[in-house]
Amino acid sequence: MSSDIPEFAVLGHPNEGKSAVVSTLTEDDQVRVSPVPGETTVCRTYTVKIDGKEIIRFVDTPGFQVPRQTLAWFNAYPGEPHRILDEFIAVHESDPFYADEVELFRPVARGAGIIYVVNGSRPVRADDLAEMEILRLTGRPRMAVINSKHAENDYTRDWRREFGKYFNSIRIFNANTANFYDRIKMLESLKSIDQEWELVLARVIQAFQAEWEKRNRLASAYITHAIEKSIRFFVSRGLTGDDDPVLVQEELAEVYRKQVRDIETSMFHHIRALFRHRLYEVSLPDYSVLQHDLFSRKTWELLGLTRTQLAAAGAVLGGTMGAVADTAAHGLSFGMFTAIGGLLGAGSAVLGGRRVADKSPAGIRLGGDRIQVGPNENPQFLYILLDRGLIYYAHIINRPHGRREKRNITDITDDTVKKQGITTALTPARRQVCARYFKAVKGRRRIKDKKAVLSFAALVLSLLEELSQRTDY
Ligand SMILES: Nc1nc2c(ncn2[C@@H]2O[C@H](COP(=O)(O)OP(=O)(O)OP(=O)(O)O)[C@@H](O)[C@H]2O)c(=O)[nH]1
Ligand SMILES: [Mg+2]
Repeated sequence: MSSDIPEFAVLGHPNEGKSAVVSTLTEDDQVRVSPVPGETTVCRTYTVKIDGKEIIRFVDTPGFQVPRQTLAWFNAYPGEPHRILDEFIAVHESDPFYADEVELFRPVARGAGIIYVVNGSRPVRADDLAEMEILRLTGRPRMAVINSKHAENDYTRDWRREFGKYFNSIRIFNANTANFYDRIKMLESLKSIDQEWELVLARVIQAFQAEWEKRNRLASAYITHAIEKSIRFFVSRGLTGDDDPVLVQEELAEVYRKQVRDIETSMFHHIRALFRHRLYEVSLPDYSVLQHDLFSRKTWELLGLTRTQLAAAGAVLGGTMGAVADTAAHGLSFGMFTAIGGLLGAGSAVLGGRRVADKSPAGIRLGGDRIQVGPNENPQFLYILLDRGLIYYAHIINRPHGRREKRNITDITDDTVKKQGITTALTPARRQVCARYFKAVKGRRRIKDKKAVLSFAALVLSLLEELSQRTDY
């Protein structure tokens, strides 16, 4: 290696998933992956950065085009073995016939390790054997990766048998399903292909793990913050003489629902960015509860509420919860309220930067009726919000960056649907943490029980860490 930053070139036949592997390994969804063979024509280096520091590089390369002719040259090469790549490049640099081979050898010639990618769902062919023999003759540290595109045809055993003769290490790594732990295992395997890299790769693995823990802590903060905001959220409006209270209440409920949905959406976006998904919408499978509106009855059913809980949730679903009129104080009539309505407006303007919604309506009440929707007093609301945050997180972390199809491939059974409510399976001790948190943040008072918030954030973090290790979402 030419620098302290380890570099690996990802080589292989066209269309086998080299770019997809690079994309997943580097968590970079901008790598060009395409069903058309020959998509990648020049090498491109993708550097993984953590906290702005370069950690490791992977080079995406074009596929071998003429492996048999190249092997013939390699076999006839009379010079010093360690110069074989440099010589090949020097001799063929301006020969269009070998253009792809020259290009894909460049990173290896400058010291990159080799990751050879094959599609394990097709049989081994003569061209592959030629490619493997070429790689052996380079003398560079190398590892073979089986990236099976289709589960139904499995030639993994055949590939393994062949690989034994040519590679220092073999690993199954599926670009379309690999998660964080698979990536770590891949790096662990790379350690073993050359002793010289052991130490530096151990540091890379540490950096990856520390970064993952940091992301989980941030994700737990985003989720906790969004839940707190949603639980405490309310909208209110003073009634004027012409207002129909029922209509105003309906309007406010609509505003309430929209804004709580916005809080959730913003939390989703933060989590998505945290895990470096940029280009593609991380589409949720059809069966996902997140396909349903936060305030739809279906959501609440899917998340495992019992019939009694659902009945109690009716008010939330109808958007009528907490819709109370702050009854006219001091006997002021609606008419009077209208008359001083201008004052109220001035009052709000004077509040300036402070958000009016955070200010207790009591503070700006000048008498008259007010309609208020929220805050939501139903403890189930917390579990719904938490479930949805956790489910979204699970989808995001299980969506590798190299996957390009929209659909989730896994089979969907009724069981999967039933399992969606993560919080229904919480232990009593954990439910206690949730209950205390809900009590601490609900309503409009200042939050006094700060410890309740911290324990809740810690619980969310543990739940995220547990989900990190599961793959069935
Ligand atoms: N189902 C499935 N499809 C995959 C997998 N890896 C790659 N593909 C698909 O296979 C096609 C080729 O993937 P690429 O990563 O572009 O292949 P490549 O080896 O870089 O191809 P060239 O650049 O043309 O040499 C794309 O349509 C990918 O979406 C996988 O693990 N599973
Ligand atoms: Mg490619």
